[in-house]
Amino acid sequence: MAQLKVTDQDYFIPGHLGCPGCGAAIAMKFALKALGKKTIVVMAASCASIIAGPYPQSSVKVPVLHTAFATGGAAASGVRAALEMKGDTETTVVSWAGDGGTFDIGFQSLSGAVERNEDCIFVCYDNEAYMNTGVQRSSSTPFGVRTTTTPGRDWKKTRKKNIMEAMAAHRIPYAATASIAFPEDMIAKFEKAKEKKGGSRFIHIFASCATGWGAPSDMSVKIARLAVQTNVFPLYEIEDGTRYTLNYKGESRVEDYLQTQGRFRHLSKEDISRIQEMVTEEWTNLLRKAGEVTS
Ligand SMILES: Cc1ncc(C[n+]2csc(CCOP(=O)(O)OP(=O)(O)O)c2C)c(N)n1
Ligand SMILES: [Mg+2]
Repeated sequence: MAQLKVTDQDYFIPGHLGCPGCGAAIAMKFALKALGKKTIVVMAASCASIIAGPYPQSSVKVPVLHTAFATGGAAASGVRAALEMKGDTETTVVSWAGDGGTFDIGFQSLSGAVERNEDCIFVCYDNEAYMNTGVQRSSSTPFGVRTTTTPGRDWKKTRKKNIMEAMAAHRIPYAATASIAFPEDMIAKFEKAKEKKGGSRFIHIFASCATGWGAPSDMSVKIARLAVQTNVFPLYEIEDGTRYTLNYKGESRVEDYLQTQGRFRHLSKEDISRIQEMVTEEWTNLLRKAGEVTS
């Protein structure tokens, strides 16, 4: 992975209200290192809205517009339009939303904004459930997970929605996945997204949630690293919805990943094999799209 010069300057500072080991907080710190001072963050209702701190306090040292849960895409489009009227083409507008605010309730707003090719960066920090309201399942929650709305034997029986493919179907100029365990890769992708002005960019960040996943808080980064190493959450980029680049090749052994978290603890050997098959299938599809295998 590319060696990168990372600034000491932070625009997300200590004193935030995230839980210990919060992956969303780590994601915001890295993102703002890359994006810098001339950034406006539009924040849909989520843990992030709380983590930032209550007015007049804030851990985010750039302007933040807190918006309704469903409106990340629309609100960011409005901020961009207002900046254009002022002749400001320099400021980066970032929509910062969770998986609920991206995959589910915010999906129509995001789809509309990306179809209009709005000049914004749309970020989904993905902790795979509605964490701020008490760990309810979202369409980003993977197969096999127990949440408060998929409890006991009713653990989630459907797959995680492939949001990157949905973005690719919009022919978005740039989409990338990133992980809190790969800071240089994440910062490089935000820098690239910042440079690609004039159209929509989407960054999908794997952001562990120790509280919601039943894991010790000092395991957050390790879990995120394992997700990439086992191909559960591959690191890749898509340009213009068609050109795929893989940034890391893991080895599919999902059990190593699953056993780190209480949310998977109830699964049988057969269930784990089923998850392994799903991960291998998705990984093979990705290899094919990236031109790494021809069959
Ligand atoms: C229309 C609406 N419904 C419900 C809520 C309550 N609510 C606030 S944050 C949130 C969950 C957000 O989930 P996600 O986007 O995944 O972010 P996370 O909290 O997991 O970081 C919910 C349900 C709301 N603010 N507005
Ligand atoms: Mg979430």
